[in-house]
Amino acid sequence: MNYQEKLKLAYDKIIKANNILLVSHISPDADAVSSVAGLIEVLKEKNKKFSAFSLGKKEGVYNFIPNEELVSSEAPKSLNQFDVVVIFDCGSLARTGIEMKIRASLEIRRQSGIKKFPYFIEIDHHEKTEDWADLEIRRQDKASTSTMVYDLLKAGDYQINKNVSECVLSGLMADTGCFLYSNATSKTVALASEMLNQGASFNKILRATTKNSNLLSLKIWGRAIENLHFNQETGLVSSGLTEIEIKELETSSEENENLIADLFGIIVSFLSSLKGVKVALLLREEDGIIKGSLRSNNSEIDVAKIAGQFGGGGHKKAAGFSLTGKLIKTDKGWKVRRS
Ligand SMILES: [Mn+2]
Repeated sequence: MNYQEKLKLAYDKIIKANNILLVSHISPDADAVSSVAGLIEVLKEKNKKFSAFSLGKKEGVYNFIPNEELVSSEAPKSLNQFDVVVIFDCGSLARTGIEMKIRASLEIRRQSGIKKFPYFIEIDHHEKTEDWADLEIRRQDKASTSTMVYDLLKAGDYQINKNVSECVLSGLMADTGCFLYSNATSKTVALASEMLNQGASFNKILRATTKNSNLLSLKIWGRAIENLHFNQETGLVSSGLTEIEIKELETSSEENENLIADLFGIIVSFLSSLKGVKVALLLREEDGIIKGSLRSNNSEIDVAKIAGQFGGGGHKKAAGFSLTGKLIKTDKGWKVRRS
């Protein structure tokens, strides 16, 4: 199935469902909240029964996003009453905050052999970590999950209104650093312009998005830039944070771990947008696993192929991989010691 076919199928499943659960990641960012909020607009309009949550969502932070008040910070007790569960922007099952419930549900279905509810749909622009959803819609080349929600609604011939346009633009601006990063392309700017024509307020979102940065993210930015290597001949810029460095920055809460996962995507996109850079590589070590993110800024360089050499994958312009080992800083760049 191609992207369009998957979107059509997803929209169909959602519209035909009796009770839908919308989930985005723990300690959500603006893209996570606005992706859920965008689809809520449609469900409200069609008088659908639904629940939505993002574990640990903070009160008052996202009130510039329409429908955000309908995104709870707590998970429902059981998944049994839902016939469709849509998971947005999560990157991994762990980040849903209901991993155990989802796995239990999949296990019951597997053992009983009958296609029992719920049907799981995953919509995401992070690297793939696992094959688990009934319908996986993953596009690492998409700047934000909210733009995939836009694609989803378009696939269902839904007429985009002001509220949806604000949701789509909020996620897009948050994940492109307000169009500063290389994931802001002519396509994303064109989509932003369409959202403005539909009534989204650029100023309101800009103000809300830029005031949300915190001290920890500045420290991580600082360390990533300090550790940067640039090879002028190849155009490869690389940086990384070792496990010790990440721990030194006092990142050990669950909330911070999520922040880091998102931040690394943002930093690697930024690095690839620097002058003279063709490819950016950002590495981080977590519990003996090295995660690599690659972004290409050059039409001749396919980073999915590079990631493939390390057992990973993705798209031409954005890809990733995981390796077991230790990350070692050297004068010439980064080394991986395989364990
Ligand atoms: Mn996102």
